[in-house]
Amino acid sequence: MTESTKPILYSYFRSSCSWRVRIALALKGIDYETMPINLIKDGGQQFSKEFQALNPMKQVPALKIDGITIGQSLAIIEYLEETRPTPRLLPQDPKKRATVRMISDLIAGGIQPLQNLSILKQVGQENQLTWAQNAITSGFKALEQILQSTAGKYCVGDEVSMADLCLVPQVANAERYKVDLTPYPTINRINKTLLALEAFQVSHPCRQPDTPAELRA
Ligand SMILES: N[C@@H](CCC(=O)N[C@@H](CS)C(=O)NCC(=O)O)C(=O)O
Repeated sequence: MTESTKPILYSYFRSSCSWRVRIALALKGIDYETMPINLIKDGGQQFSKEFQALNPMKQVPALKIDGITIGQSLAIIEYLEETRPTPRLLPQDPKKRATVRMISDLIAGGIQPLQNLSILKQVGQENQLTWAQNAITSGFKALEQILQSTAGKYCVGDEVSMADLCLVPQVANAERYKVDLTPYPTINRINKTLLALEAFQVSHPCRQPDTPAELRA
């Protein structure tokens, strides 16, 4: 039997960082296998020795591709961009490219890590919701202001970019933590527009191999 050469995505259905990568894979038409890592079950499968050997940060996603394993969703997306450049997820124009990276970092570095599972555990059950809401709200205030000058149909102009791959999963987290989106009309509008695209739908948490039956749609 020949060994599969398909990329393997270590992913959790509900992980916003995994969803970013799933969207990139879908947009670029890359066939891959999903290896589910359940962040809750057995105390968290991300802590297993086997997974730590793949990603010492004990976080999803990780992507095995072309003989290497890459952790960190933005590094994965940039690798896919450099090796499979179409459709483009980073604009050609350096200024727009910087804007895409700024928005991606704002979400991936300035919002998501503050409301990640390991932080919420430390914050404690009774404070989790308020903590997550505060982290998301303060990031979304900045993001809304930025998007008002950078957005066209999507986060930066009219082409889907890495920034959009970060936006939609973060809005899903906001909804999960019951953040009122009314003060962020641009975020809300772009999110709705993106959710209508096939790549965002097939990669959605409600449609993954590890999505529990009761959350499937
Ligand atoms: N900067 C990393 C963050 C990865 C991350 O935070 N992943 C979360 C799921 S979205 C995770 O695995 N959390 C496990 C934990 O907190 O124990 C990336 O962009 O990939």
